[in-house]
Amino acid sequence: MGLGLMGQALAGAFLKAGHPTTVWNRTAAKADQLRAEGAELAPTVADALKASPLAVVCLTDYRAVHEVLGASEVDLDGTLLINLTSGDSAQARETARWAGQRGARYLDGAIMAVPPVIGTEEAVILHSGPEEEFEAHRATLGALGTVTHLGPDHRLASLYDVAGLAMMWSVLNAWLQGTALLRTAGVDAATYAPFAQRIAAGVAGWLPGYAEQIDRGFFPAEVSALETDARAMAHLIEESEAVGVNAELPRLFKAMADRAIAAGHGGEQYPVLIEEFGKPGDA
Ligand code: FVH
Repeated sequence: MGLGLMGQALAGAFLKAGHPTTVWNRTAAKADQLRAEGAELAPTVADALKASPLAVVCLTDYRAVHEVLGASEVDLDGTLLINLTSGDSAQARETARWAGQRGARYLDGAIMAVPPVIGTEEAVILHSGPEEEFEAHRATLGALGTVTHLGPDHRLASLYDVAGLAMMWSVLNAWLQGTALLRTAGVDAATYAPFAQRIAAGVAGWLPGYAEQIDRGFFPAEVSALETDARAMAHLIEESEAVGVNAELPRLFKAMADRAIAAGHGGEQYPVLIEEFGKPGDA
């Protein structure tokens, strides 16, 4: 249910893998191509739900999900519902409760991919909710990409989704900061990109060891102390200001480091900043 670009890609991948597939969309014309590929078009949501042991919904947002599935003629009793619509963790938990009250079994999901890669292993699709429901349909869902079950807590898929977005934008912003600095000296983005790639891969390699420190709550400065890092941050800010490049991003992370140092963590290693990240900030 739902045939935006993503819904069409999902239905197309099921068909390509040989699964009998029934589709429904508010605007029925969006099913034309899928019908040509062998999909059945259900005239109503209720018909779509009856057509299959597995119902996948991928709409714009959770409001649309509740509008479509909450209509009075829709009976969710006995349905296994997999909701791949993007939303936040509270919406996931609330929708699981809502679906449960209507007799549905519910998995929440998050798609960390764009439509053209759906159906390939590059498409990462996360699920959370009852494991037995996921396992019963793992093979079918595998037609969509690399599918993973994260745990029984329905909030997990959307939390991993936003955690992934935090990683993606942080890496891209760091790269853009460096690119802007180097462009002031005539170095173009393409020249810096492979160098930046090596740095990003190197930093990614630190994550398991740093994660261990966070989970133990013990941050010995094995490589560098936070106060040393903070001095390098000051240097990055000064350089950015000197060459006329935006320094807002380094100022932000320097402010966080300064707060941790003021709280007595200057001699500890960088991941001690998790304590700053774990609090609500000012903005
Ligand atoms: N496209 C992407 O790259 C991203 C990748 C990451 C995950 N997202 C999420 O997937 C959801 C669907 O995205 P989409 O790209 O398919 O397109 P949308 O425009 O967001 O969704 C359009 C479908 O939703 C239907 N719809 C919207 N509101 C209603 C409603 N009130 N009642 C019934 N259907 C509704 C819409 O129907 P129609 O306009 O064609 O009649 C489309 O089927 C989304 O959560 C992304 O964040 C995709």
